[in-house]
Amino acid sequence: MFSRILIANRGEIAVRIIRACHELGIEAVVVCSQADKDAAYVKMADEVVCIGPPSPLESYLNIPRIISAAEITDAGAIHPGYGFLAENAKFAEICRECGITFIGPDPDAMRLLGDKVQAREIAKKARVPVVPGSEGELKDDREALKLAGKIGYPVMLKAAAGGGGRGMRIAHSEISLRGAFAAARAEAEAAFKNGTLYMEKFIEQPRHVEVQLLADNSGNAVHFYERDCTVQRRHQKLIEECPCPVLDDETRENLCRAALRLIKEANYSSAATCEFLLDKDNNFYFIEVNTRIQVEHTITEMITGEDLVRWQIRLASGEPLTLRQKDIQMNGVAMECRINAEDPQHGYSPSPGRIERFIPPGGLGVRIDTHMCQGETVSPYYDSMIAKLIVHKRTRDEVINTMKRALREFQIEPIKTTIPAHLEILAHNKFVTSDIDTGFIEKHMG
Ligand code: MV4
Repeated sequence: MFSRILIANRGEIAVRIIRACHELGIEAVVVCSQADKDAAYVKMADEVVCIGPPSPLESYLNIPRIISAAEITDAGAIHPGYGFLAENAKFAEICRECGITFIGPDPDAMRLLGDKVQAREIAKKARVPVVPGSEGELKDDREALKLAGKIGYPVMLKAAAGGGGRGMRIAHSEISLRGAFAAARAEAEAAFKNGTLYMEKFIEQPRHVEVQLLADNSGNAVHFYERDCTVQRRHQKLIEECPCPVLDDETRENLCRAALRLIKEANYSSAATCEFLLDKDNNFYFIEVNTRIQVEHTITEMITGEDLVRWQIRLASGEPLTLRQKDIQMNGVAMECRINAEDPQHGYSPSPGRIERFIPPGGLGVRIDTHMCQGETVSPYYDSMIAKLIVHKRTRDEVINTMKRALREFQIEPIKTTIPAHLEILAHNKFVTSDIDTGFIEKHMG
């Protein structure tokens, strides 16, 4: 096992990883930017290396500076958290070349699954349902038109290097498809330096469901059931819950087994999430794999009682996955509200600044993951998430009730937060009955 791990991230996920390190008897080194050097959370680490100016390109995304920090502090491994370099195969490769263990999958698996066209191929090989669409990449708009004629409009054009909603175009007719193809290709080329496109039938009003998985270096893999992340705004998740409230046991079993087959087919190791769209008739279709620990891993931890970040570290050190699938049980219901420093009354605009008052809620079944406290400053340079409020109870009704109580109890002043938006969502009948799709926020909220 490693004696020191360097955390190439900031904020709540840095705190989350420091905690896992300390429980494993490992020292935690954090890198930070000049904007974070006086933040309270960095003092939780055993050592801090300030690596550069606030701009992410000069700090949390700067590979040479991060590698240097690991070498100077003699860290045997790097945990990338989520965002920043977490899904950068080049970074994972450089870590390996420098003799530092990247806590995540190997670069080849990351590259393979990071390419959505190849990920679709892996899924098909593993007999996992994919959205009807192109075989491999689209050569040109002629091929796109021909295929769309076959599968029927509306269709979606997606960038092979995209994901999370970036580089997507919908086309409702032949006329719009030509323009959409050119626009999507140019956008993908500019954003990812890779203009490769593929096509999928557009699934109307889907839910977003994802399966959590862990795999070791010897071919053992288990799933930790699904999360429902349907409540999103502009591809930013607001609320996640598990289990998915509309899945029956048989569909759940099929979904989770499909996800397992997929990562086994990819010879994957470490934590992964397989994302699916769920249509009106509860058919599921694979869309992409996330090769990192995700923000919402916490709710899976609550219902399964397993520490996923600790497992990630143990698996990276070469330990085998000693968990058996039958030992992983779902217990009750968990829900997470992402508390962002944003003003929901003004288009969720960022609301950075000093927090004069920070009083988090508590009580049975309430978990807060945060790097914030009174007197801390929310910096304008980074993601606006300042806390995750997680509730775990026996039933969904109890979760909603306690979540509302906890949100009302949470005092954060004077900055604006998404707490009022969460209360509004939780009070909405469509949310309470879970009669929702990914358009819920845009359709029903302000
Ligand atoms: C889709 C889709 C409908 N049909 N693909 C958006 C993020 C990316 N992960 C995939 N996304 C979508 N892909 C097909 N074939 C609708 C979306 C989508 C979406 C998916 C999940 C959660 C929220 C969403 C919001 C808008 C669109």
